[in-house]
Amino acid sequence: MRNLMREKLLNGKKVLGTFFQSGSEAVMEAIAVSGLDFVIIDKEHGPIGVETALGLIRAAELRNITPLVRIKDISRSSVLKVLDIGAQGIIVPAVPGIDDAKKLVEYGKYIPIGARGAAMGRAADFGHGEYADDIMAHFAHHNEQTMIIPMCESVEFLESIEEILQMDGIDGVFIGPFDLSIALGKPAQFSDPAVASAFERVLKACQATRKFCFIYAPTAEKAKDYFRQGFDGVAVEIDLQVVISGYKEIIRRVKA
Ligand code: 3PY
Ligand code: MG
Repeated sequence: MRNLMREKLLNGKKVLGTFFQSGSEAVMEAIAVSGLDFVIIDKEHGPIGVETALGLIRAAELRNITPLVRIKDISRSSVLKVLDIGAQGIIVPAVPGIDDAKKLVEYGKYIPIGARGAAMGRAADFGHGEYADDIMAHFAHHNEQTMIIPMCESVEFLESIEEILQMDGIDGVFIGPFDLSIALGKPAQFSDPAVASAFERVLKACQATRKFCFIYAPTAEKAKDYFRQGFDGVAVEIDLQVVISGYKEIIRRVKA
């Protein structure tokens, strides 16, 4: 496994991606051709099961775009299944706080960092890959390449952010601006001082621990703004929204 997004981040580059809900491998290839760095296959809000996610990950690999998966809940099987089929990172929604962040590391990283269950499935080249004869090297490689990124979407998580980021095995944090702003009592008021300072606290905590800070942006302008503020990665829009706005713009121009 080669996580190209992680390589870019380690080289100091900013990465741009999108959320992916269409479930179409053709759309995955098309997005990759567009030049984005990563996609987040959305099993939380999108209608995507594990079998569909597997085909999407293959399509992403074929076109060199990094496939991350937003899992639906914090359970051992949700974490394990997507990592075993080849997700190069997991985005984990609504993590309540420290205890659940610890669980994520336990489920998603192999020893000595966590206690991920081992099976020589797809992500392990079915036991015939580069590390076939050295299980500890296999574990070390995957611990490095696969990223565990909890989402900051609650007050409790925000209040524990500094401690969570100290944990070995947590590679970064992803801010869910809608859910975090709702938790702060300011739904979608992203420029409200309380919301903006919460975002800043997460960003500063990531920078202080040298972990990666991601956020969702509903528009390209907002994405640009977040990069200016210092975010490492931004997921902009959702694939199907882009299809709609693309066709709406064509309709507008044809009718103009
Ligand atoms: C949020 O804003 O809460 C998100 O989860 C973005 O996808
Ligand atoms: Mg959310």
